[in-house]
Amino acid sequence: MRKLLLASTAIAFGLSAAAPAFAEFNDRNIRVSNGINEDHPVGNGIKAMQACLDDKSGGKLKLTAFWGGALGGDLQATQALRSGVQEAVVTSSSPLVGIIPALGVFDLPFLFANAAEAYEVLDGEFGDMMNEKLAEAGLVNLAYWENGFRNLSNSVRPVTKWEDFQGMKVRVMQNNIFLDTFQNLGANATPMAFGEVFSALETNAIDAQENPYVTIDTSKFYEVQKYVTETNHAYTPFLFLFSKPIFDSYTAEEQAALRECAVVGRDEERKVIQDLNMKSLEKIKEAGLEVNTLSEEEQARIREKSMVVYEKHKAAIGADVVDNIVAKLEEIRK
Ligand code: TF8
Repeated sequence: MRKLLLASTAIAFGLSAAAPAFAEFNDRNIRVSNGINEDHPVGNGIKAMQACLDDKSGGKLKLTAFWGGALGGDLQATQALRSGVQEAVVTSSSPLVGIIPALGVFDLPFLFANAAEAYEVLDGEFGDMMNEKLAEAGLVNLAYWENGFRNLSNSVRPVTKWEDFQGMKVRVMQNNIFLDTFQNLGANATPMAFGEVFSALETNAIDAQENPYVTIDTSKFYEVQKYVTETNHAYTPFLFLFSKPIFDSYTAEEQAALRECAVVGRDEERKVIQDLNMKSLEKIKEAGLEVNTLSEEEQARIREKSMVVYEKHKAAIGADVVDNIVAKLEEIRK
C-alpha cells in the first residue's frame, strides 16, 4: 500500500514538473451576446462549445451567454466588440452591412437553394474571404452558425402570391437589400432592430415580420401573428464574432481552442436547428396560425421579380463578391 502511494505521488510530481496543466491558458470570462432566447438552438451550440473549451483549457475559458438582447441588439453588441469592450456576439450578418458592405451578398433574395449549399459556401473559401473583410473591421468570425431560411408571418391575410404583399407593413432588418426586396414586392417595409419586433407586432404598429420557424417559435412571434407563409426568401447566416482587439491579446493556444470549439458548437447548433425546424412549425400550427406555401409557379414568379435587387445592389456589395458567389453556386449545382 505504502509503495503504491509513493509510486503514484512520484508519478503525479513527475507529470506536473514536466508539463504544468493548461499553462498556456488564462482564466477568461467570455461574454456572448444573443438577440434570440436561450431555448433557440444557439443555446445547444454554446453548451457544446463550452464542453469542448472545458476539455481543451481545463475549465479556464468560460462562456457566459446573455439572451434576448440583454446586452443590446446585434449592431450595438458588434460595435462593442470592435471597440474591445465586449468579447463576443452571435449575430445575423444583415445588420452589419453598414460596417462591411460585402456581407450584403447574403441578403440577396433566393441566393441559396438549400442548407447544404449554404454550408459549402460559408465553410469554404468564400466564407474565409468574408472573414478577412470582417477582420479588417476589428471582428474575428470564429465560425458561421445557422439562423436559417426565412419565412413570412403576418396578422392581416394569407400570403400566397406577390400581390398579397401589397401595402403590408413588414418589419425588415436594418439593411437596404431587405428593404428593397420587400418594397419591390409592394410591401411597406420598415427597418427595425430585432428587440423591438415583438411589441411592434403586438401593438399592430407593423403587420408582419420574416424569420426562420425556430425564431418565430422561440421568440414567441406566433402569439401575435395569424398567418405564416413558407417563402424561404433568404438564408442569412449567424456569425460567431469575437472582438479582434481582445482576441489578439489571447495566447495562441486560447485562440486555437476558441476557433476549434466554435466549429464544434456550430455543428451541434446546425443539427439541433434541423430537428427543431419542423417541430417549431407544428407548434405554430397548434397555436392556431394558418400556414401557407407558395405554388411552384408563384415561387418562380416572386424569384423572377426579385432579381432586380441583384443588379441594384451589386456595386455596393462589390461586383467581384457577387460574381464570385454566383460562379461558386453554379459550380456546386452542376
Ligand atoms: C433578425 C435576425 C435576428 C437575429 C438575432 C436577434 O430578424 O434574424 O433574429 O439576428 O440575433 O433581426
